[in-house]
Amino acid sequence: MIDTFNERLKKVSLKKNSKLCIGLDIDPDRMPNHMDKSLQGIESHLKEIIDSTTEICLAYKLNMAFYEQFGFKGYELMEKIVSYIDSRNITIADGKRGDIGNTTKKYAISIFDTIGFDSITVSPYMGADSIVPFISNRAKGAFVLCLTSNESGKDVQKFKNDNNTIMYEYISKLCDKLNTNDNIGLVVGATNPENMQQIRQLNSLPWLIPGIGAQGGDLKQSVTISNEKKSIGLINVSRAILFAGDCSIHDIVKAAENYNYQINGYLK
Ligand code: OMP
Repeated sequence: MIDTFNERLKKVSLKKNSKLCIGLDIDPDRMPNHMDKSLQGIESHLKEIIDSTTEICLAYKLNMAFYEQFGFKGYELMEKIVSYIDSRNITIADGKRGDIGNTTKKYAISIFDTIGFDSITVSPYMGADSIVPFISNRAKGAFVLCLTSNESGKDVQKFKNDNNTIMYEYISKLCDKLNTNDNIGLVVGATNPENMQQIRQLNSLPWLIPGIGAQGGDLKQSVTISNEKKSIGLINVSRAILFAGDCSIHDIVKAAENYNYQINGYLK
């Protein structure tokens, strides 16, 4: 039988000895002037990054906004990059989708079948309807926003109901209940180390952890707590790898290796 998404996550992590997720959030404004900033130039650069880091990282996350900003040409680039990665690493579409079930089904077709991503980030604000169509195929996964890295996330996610249940706890429990196909994970931002233990105690769902590097999140706590209960935490780093040093492949690989080394060091 085909592996569930969460089983594949663990297998690829073991094979690569990595829990690093590289965020391919392209941004010509951050690239030095000597680089070719055309979409063709960016495509070659991304492919070189992928070839040079595929064995260092477990996953690549493409935040769709950074591609959609270029319209259909950016969309085409995103599709090319996903098929270039192919099955070498886990791919994550960071689209933070969330809609009624009928519409979510179309999102699932677009993200998984048409573009070919392995997984997606999902906003749970519209409830189970926004999640279920993304998890009907056990080989594809959904990372549901639980406690995000941005400061204003708390406006909603730390809201308490009359029983003193905090929203992010509720989301975590809901996801655990829906996880009958073993293909749900949570997004838990690295900037919330003080809440991580509480969330990890609720269940052993995998975590996608953004907020390391440019946002100043806590790498040690993120790694050690997320990997408790035989679970797995993917550490996402976008800007601090993609725009490391002078953006040369050498500097990018060095940054990725350094993060992977630090992560594995905290796991010993
Ligand atoms: P860097 O701060 O450059 O590493 O980028 C972080 C990436 O993770 C961006 O693509 C964000 O949109 C995304 N992200 C967060 O920063 N915080 C979150 O809580 C959730 C995400 C996400 O879902 O990936």
